[in-house]
Amino acid sequence: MKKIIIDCDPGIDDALALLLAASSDQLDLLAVTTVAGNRPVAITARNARRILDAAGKMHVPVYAGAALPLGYAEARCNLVHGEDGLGGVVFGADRSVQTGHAANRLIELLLEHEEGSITLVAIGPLTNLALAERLSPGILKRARQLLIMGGALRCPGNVTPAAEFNFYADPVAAEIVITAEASLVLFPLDVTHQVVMSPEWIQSFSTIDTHCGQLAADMLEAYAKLDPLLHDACPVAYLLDSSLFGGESCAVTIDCRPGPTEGYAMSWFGSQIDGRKENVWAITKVHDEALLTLVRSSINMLS
Ligand SMILES: [Ca+2]
Repeated sequence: MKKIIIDCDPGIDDALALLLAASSDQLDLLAVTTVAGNRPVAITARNARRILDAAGKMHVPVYAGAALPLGYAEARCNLVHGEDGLGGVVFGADRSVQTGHAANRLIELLLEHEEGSITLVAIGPLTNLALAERLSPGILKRARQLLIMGGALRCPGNVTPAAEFNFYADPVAAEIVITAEASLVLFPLDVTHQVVMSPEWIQSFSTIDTHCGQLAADMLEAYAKLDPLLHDACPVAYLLDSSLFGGESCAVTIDCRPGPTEGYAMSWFGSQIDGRKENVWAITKVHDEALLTLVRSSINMLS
């Protein structure tokens, strides 16, 4: 069993990633932490609780974390996933989340468990991970790996021409995490843009005759109209079958200056690296059909 913690901002594609993680008996989901991103943090925490409960993971604790990015007075939320963040899909009664801040709990878990044993999967703005690193310098290096969805390296961003949403939402946090000298695998838009959810694939969920299958079908129908790309499931799928992906070593730094390039992930590949510190393994290739098949068949396993 691989021990993992998922830091997220559900968000429908976060919800898919959580369902994918919940479906696997290879993954020991120690906790889910949430951050402001797709929606404010109280809503992302509630949504994570909803998804885990629906997937039968009532025992997995959820901790709410940062409400604001580092250095800004307001969260940079979006409404891509609807007002409730889950496309208006109806869930059961809400249970409360744990007390305590996500960043503190991340530190505790990384210290409680053997060094190099926990994989951190981060699929929202990186504020919680950065706060943990600020409070306890070197803590992120205790993780086995950081798998991060974020950035647009050699392609345009999705918030501005320069920046992808997770890095744009908190560029200071992204820079702290990316320079923390942890083992870091990045899933930028360069790869997630290759995973296009076809109408046929989305439609196929409606034939899954389970509670989770129906939830996934309803959420995907709401989401695909706006952004038919499967971003956040990629790092979880990598844990289940890394042979689906290919990558390159590179050097990355985040532009934190306010202005048109804010949140841009500047990257150097190959001969451009020229002595710079290679701090990121960037995933740039994916077997998209096999990935989509894995996601559907995994969610099909849930009740
Ligand atoms: Ca997300």
